[in-house]
Amino acid sequence: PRPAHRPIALIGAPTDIGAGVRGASMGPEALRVAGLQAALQGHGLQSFDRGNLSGPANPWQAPVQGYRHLPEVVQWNQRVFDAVSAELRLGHLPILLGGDHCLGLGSISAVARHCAARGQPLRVLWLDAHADFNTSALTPSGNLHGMPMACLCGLGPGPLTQLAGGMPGGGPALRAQQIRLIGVRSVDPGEKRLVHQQGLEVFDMRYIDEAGMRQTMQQALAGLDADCHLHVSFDVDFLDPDIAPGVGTPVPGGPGYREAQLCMEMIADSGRLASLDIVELNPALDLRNRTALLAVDLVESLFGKSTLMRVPPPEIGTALV
Ligand code: B3U
Ligand code: MN
Ligand code: MN
Repeated sequence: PRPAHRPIALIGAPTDIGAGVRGASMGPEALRVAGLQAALQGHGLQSFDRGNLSGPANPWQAPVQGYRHLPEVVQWNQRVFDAVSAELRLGHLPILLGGDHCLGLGSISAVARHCAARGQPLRVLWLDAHADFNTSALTPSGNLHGMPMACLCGLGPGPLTQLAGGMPGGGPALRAQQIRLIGVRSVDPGEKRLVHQQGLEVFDMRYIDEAGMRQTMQQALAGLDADCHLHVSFDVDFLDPDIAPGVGTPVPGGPGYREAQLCMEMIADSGRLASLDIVELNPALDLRNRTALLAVDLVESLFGKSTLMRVPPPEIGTALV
């Protein structure tokens, strides 16, 4: 069956260790309170809640050589790596409930290792207002949630680029051609140069405004092999802060409700979604759990809510093939 019909494993990682604002550590609980598991079950999907991982507390220290909390970030990511790897081995679809986005490193490293071992192609959609492509030399903050993409591409400190021993061949977890950044609208100056230099495919907000979400997603999903593993790393600050205020680093001008729904629906239509991160939700900054409820609504679309029984109008249906 489609990977999205596999049993789903929810893995909580309650930490804000890589963030510049406290509160993302409450993300997993807010998503549970918003009814994530019931929503998935409502679509006939089997799911297990694995509860929360544990890890070091947030010492709230200044950066050391360009990194804040590097040892703690390594520990959290090792635990995420192990938990995600275990679910993939069981044939489950892992959903990582963050936590801040530094955890995408552990999650995607596990996915990359799993795919490499099986010779399976992998594509990563990084939905985010930010590129998360900083290095210790470029970062304005030292916050590791601004660096996971770069680390996954091999640019970062050894313990993170070689997490859990690294890839079989010793190379980076990801190559630029496997990644699509979507929704980007805040990139630091040095980071901008690096993203360009690495040749990442970026669908920034200007592109989405000009081409529309439909063309953006068609391009971001183009050329997926029939057996491709599709990983979605959903930073909730991807969404416009007017609809999603519960994030630590909001940036105006993001996708609105309808655009975000279409984005998720088109990913669902690909039939290839096989792992997911939901990160950067910050309940301390939210309004009556509104952002968590929206995230759950969008995740329902990601798992096919609105595509059930849908017959596309012929002219659109043919264009989509
Ligand atoms: N690029 C900035 C801000 C940032 C990145 N990711 C988030 N914020 N969430 C930085 O600190 O690297
Ligand atoms: Mn991010
Ligand atoms: Mn972000």
